[in-house]
Amino acid sequence: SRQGTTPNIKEVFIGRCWDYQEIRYNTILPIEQKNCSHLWDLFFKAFSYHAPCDVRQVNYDQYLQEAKQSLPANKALFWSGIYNLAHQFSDNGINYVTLEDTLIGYLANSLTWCGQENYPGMNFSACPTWTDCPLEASESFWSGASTTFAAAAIGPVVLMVDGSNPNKPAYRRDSFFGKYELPGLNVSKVPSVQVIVTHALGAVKLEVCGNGTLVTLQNDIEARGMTYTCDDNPDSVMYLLCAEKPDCRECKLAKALASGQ
Ligand code: NAD
Ligand code: CXR
Repeated sequence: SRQGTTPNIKEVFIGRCWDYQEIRYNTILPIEQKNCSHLWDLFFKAFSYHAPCDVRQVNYDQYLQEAKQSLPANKALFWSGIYNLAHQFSDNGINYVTLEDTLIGYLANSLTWCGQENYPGMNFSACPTWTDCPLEASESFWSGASTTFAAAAIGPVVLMVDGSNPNKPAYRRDSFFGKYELPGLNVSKVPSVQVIVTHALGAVKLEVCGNGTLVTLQNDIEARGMTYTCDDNPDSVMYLLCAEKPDCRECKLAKALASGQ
């Protein structure tokens, strides 16, 4: 087991909800006014006063139904295995909108929570890890969140994956993206998936567009009737990587070329 439910989770959740609606995404996303304490009640009801692993995806259905929102067209970004770079790239909804920029993802991101049968209905000292509970319980919330997000996407979508992780293939059919997001896209609204394969600076390019699991990904996307495109470290990503590590060899080369040397 790991750390327990985030202290003051109710206040954090409700405070985030007000912040989301009144300030954070005000000029970026279409804001649909929600009742924050009602959302907390529905969220809390899904897992509280249950044993920690006794929670199914349907427990969150009512909450997700109430919290879901419409997305701006042509802006949805999915990610798998590459959290930080994907969020730098999407820039809090300015360039793209991730699940974590939607109310559902924003309220829950980085929180820990789990139930217990006695008062106060949640356990503040220890919660199970993903591997401690049966699959359905460990995926109960984020699977529903991913499904809801994918269903709301309109227009071409972007998927960022990591082509340099020796421990995780770039595309996995058993990831949240593979299990809930790709199958959850509404093909009549989403014509194409633009894949961005990233490669950490100085790292081996284990998988690039056109090989390894990206072939499987192309097949899975095309089998669903969508167009597949793929780019390895496009400039837009390269500049972000180089902003963090300007002394890397790959970044110096870009500079030399730009100055015509
Ligand atoms: P991934 O392998 O990078 O996993 C993403 C996150 O899922 C991890 O950071 C971890 O917090 C969590 N996770 C890992 N194993 C888990 C398990 N067995 N059960 C529950 N959670 C687990 O990439 P992925 O699996 O493709 O998921 C990323 C996609 O799914 C994104 O597009 C995002 O929209 C969504 N998602 C987001 C979160 C989140 O915490 N913000 C969690 C799950 C899924
Ligand atoms: O189980 P955790 O992720 O530790 O994640 C806990 C929560 C998640 O629910 C998610 O919402 O924290 C959020 N989160 C991040 N905010 C985050 N920032 C960077 C999850 N992962 C994040 N990362 C990167 O993804 C880190 O490099 C981290 C990896 C996922 O780790 P893990 O599966 O342990 O190592």
